[in-house]
This record gives sequence, structure tokens and C-alpha cells, in this order.
Amino acid sequence: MKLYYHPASTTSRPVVMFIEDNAIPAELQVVDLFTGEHMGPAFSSVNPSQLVPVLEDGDFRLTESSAILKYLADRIDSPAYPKDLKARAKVNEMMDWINTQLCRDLAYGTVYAQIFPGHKRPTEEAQRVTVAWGQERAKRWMAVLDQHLLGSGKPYLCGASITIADYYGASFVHLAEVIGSDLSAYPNVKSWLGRMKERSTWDKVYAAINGFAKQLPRGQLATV
Ligand SMILES: N[C@@H](CCC(=O)N[C@@H](CS)C(=O)NCC(=O)O)C(=O)O
Repeated sequence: MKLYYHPASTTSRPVVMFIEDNAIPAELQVVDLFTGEHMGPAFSSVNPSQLVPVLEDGDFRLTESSAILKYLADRIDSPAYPKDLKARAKVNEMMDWINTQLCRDLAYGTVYAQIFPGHKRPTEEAQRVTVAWGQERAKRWMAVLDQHLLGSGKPYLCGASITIADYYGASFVHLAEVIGSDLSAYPNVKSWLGRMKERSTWDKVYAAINGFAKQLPRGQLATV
């Protein structure tokens, strides 16, 4: 198997961490988003959407991080993607929520608009409105995650055991820390993310984004 990815990519990290945690034999090939390699003809023929991650398993090719995690988990018969109909439906529900609500307003609306030049809006007013819109909604989703989806009694997003939803959600929630949030407004989220950070593969998989975060003007960024 082969995974095209970038170490600073939010949607790549959950897949890489799942691969590392489960010692899945996969070649990891960096596609350099910072030099625009993903826009070139070679990678565009792999994924016309010009996005990472992409998984190849023989002549089978799969895009979309959520779909890749589900495929990999089934491929290795992992309990992290339960077979029970209702347990699996809850994992799917959580991953869809992360991939829509949290991704849209925390990742795109609040974080990327502030830290990636390509996402900055063309005027100061457009930038201000975009970030204010994203920030307000992201705070709401974080509170829903904290108080309702997680609550105080659950160690992992879908119950007592880790699932692929935890790998997925951790990468998006960690973006709040990238822009300087200490997550103190969301104590259950903070505990859960702390649990994910205790995994032996976390530091390696998150090294690139944490290095990138150190260069940001934190304190001057709108956060959640
Ligand atoms: N829905 C896709 C989104 C993938 C995505 O947005 N990848 C980003 C990195 S996190 C990317 O490749 N960005 C390149 C660009 O926007 O030019 C997935 O979940 O895999």
C-alpha cells in the first residue's frame, strides 16, 4: 500500500497515525503542498482534486481521509471501526459531524483563513467577517462536542474504546491549539485530546504541524 500525504496536513495526520499505531505496511510518500507539487501533472493524475491524502492498495485508489480510515480499519479487521451495526453507525455519525460542522467552521473558517496565505480573503473587511463568522460557529461546535458529544464520562468520542473517529477528530480539534487556544473552555475535549496525545505515535505524527505552529503570531490570532 502507498499513502500520498503531507505531514502538516490536517486530513493526512489521522490516516498516518492510524497506520503507525497499527504497524500497517504502507509506503508514505510526501506530496509537497508548500511547493505546489499537488498542482502538478503527476499528482493531478493521481487525484484530480489535487488534495492529499490518497491511498493506493494495488490498483485500487481511494481519496477522502474519512473513507481511507474506514477502508484501512476494515482492511486490517480493526476493532477501531466496530462491526456492530449501531456502534458503526455512531462512528460514522461522529466522523460526518467532524467532517462537516467542525471542519467547515474551525478548520476553514477560523484556522486556515488566518494561517495559510492562500486562504486569506482579499480585503481586510472580507477577512474580518470570514474569521468572525467561523469563530462564532466553531466555538458553538466545540461546546457541543464538549458538553454533549463527549460529556464528562466518556474516555473516547464513541464510548469506552478508541475508534477511527478519535483519530479523525483529534487532528481537527488540535487545530484550535495550533492557533493558541488552551482549550480551557472545553474541559472534556481537553482531557480527551490529552488521552490521544499520550499515544506513542502522537509526537512523531504531530511534529510538523507543531513546528509550524511555533512560527505563528499566536496571541494575535482569533481563537476558540
Ligand atoms: N475532503 C478531503 C480534503 C483533503 C484536503 O483538504 N487536503 C488538504 C490538506 S489538509 C490539501 O491537500 N490541500 C491542498 C490545497 O488546498 O491546495 C479529505 O478529507 O481527504
